[in-house]
Amino acid sequence: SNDERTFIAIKPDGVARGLVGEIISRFQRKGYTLVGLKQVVPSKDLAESHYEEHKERPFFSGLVSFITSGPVVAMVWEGKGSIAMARAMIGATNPLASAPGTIRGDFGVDVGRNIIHGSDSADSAKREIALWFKSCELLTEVVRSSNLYVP
Ligand code: DAT
Ligand code: MG
Repeated sequence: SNDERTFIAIKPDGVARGLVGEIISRFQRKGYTLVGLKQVVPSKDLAESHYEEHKERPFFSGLVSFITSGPVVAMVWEGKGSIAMARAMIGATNPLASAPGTIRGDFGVDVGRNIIHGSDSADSAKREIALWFKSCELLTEVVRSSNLYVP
C-alpha cells in the first residue's frame, strides 16, 4: 500500500562523512516521502533496544558504542514497498559484499562502519518507528494533492 513506512537511520559514520544529503536525495528521487526526521545522539538504552535481537552476538557491545558515539539522523520514509526497497537500496550488511549502486556498496568498506540502518520487515519497521519517534513527530497524513509531484 501507498502508506507503508520504514525506519531508516544514518549512523554516526554516515553523518560524519557528510552523506546525509546524498542519502536523503536517493530516497526522494526513488519516490518516497519523508514523514519523520531528527538528529539525535542515541542513549545506550535506545541503542540496546534498537539492536536487541543481536544482544548475544560478539559484536553487540562494539555496535552499541559505535551507534552512540555521535549524531545519528533518524528518519521515517513512506511509500509503496518502502521496507524491502530501502533494504535493496542500502545493500548487503557487509559493504564489501554490497553491490555498487547501493548505499553501502558505493560508500563503505567496513561492516562495523556500514553507514545506514533500514528496517528488515514490517514488524521491525513498526517496532523501530515507535522506539525512535513519538507519533506527534510524524506527519499524520501525507498530502498527495500537489499537481507538481505525484509519487
Ligand atoms: P543489517 O544492518 O544489514 O540489518 P544486521 O541486522 O545483521 O545487519 O546487523 C546489525 C548491525 O550489526 C550491522 O549493520 C553491522 C553490525 N554487524 C553485523 N554483523 C557484524 C559482524 N559480523 N561484525 C561486526 N559488526 C556486525
Ligand atoms: Mg538488521
